[in-house]
Amino acid sequence: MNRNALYRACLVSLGLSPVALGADPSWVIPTGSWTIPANWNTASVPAAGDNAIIDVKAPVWGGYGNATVNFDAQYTSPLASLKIVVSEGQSIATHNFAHVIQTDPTSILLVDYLNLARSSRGHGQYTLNGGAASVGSMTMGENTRGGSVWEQNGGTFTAQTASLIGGFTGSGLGSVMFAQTGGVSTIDHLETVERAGSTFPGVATVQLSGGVLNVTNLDIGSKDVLTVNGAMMNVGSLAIAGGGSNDITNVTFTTGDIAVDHIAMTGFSVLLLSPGFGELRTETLTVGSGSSKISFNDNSVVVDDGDLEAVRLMGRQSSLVAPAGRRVGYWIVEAGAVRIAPTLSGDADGNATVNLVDFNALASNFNTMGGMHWSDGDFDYDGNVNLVDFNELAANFNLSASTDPTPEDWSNLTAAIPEPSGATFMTVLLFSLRNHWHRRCRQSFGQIENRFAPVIRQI
Ligand SMILES: [Ca+2]
Ligand SMILES: [Ca+2]
Ligand SMILES: [Ca+2]
Repeated sequence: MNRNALYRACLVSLGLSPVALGADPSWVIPTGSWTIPANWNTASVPAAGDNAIIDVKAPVWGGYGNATVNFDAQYTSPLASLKIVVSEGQSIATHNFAHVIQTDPTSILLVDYLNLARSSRGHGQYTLNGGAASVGSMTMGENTRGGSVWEQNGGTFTAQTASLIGGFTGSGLGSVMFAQTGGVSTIDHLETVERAGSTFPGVATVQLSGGVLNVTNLDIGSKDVLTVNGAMMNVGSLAIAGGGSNDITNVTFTTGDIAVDHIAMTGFSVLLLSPGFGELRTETLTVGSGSSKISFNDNSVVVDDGDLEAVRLMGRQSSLVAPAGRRVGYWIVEAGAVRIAPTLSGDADGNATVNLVDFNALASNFNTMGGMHWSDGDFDYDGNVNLVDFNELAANFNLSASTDPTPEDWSNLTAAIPEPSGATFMTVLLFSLRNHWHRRCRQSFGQIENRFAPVIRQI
């Protein structure tokens, strides 16, 4: 009689339920079905409340190797835990694995705690192709080496928490990955975290290339990676928490239907919107410091609860990265909503062309110090509208974002100004410029005056 059987016998003799304790059935063959009793050291299929173990180095395991388990059960009450692991001490000459595969569309896994551990050079993996898997909490990467993999290609997965544990000490190596190509996942809290006491940050990866992932709170930590390419992802709050300058956290949106209510970036972190991605819409966006960056490429971000001043401060921290020859501008697009997107510097109204409309916006605010925004004509994010901004606009005048800007195309500028009002306006502006800048910037003003001479001559 083994220990659990003895406890059960004692509990029964005391009139207590034996179910509460649970057994520790361990898998004992290389490959087979979960529901065959002989495949477990207890000679019985794990029951509700049990702690099931798939470990190629469990005490009952006959030798080194791999374990592949076909999960084909239908639980109606949860197992206490399921641990899938290659224990420490396993041969390091081969890459062993303990792997549970669930494919049967009628199968149901219910478990309070799912542990995909790793160690040595082996890894624990769960693959969900069909059926339903529901766990209370899941941890991945408990130990310092090897890999832990959650893979979903179909079926439905629900979890209250899923924690990917990265980080290692000394010579530890390995990877921790949550990969979804299909099916539907619904998780309250999906996070990547560092192991306590780690001397090196580890890489944990969340990779979505298909299916639907619904997450209330998604936290991507130091040096970790989130990629979305072709999946549908619905997130309440996304925290991109980078580490130091060598431990950058990377989030990449390539294609897919992505809805994130709140985005918060801290530390050295990058949100990369791949070329052609489109528009990312979020209720709130906070970027903590100049160490965090959003790389826009040709995409835009719309913030429903947008704050112009917050966007301006992000720009001053150089957190908003545009392609070469562009600068990230920002505009109120509807009540309370701000659109942030790369365009030509000087494009005050965000229509991708720098023309007289933009010039008028700048002119009407010229020499206003403080409180200015992109649409006011502040193109260098310093809060002021002055000669610096004028020069930015002038350099791109009559250019559109679809063409490569060339420096200071002044003939285009003069040709674009309509007669007679445009010329009159220009004269007014030039006199204004003269008054404001006559003493401090005489030389600069002289250059402007010379360049606008054709306009003046037309009056
Ligand atoms: Ca990490
Ligand atoms: Ca414009
Ligand atoms: Ca400015």
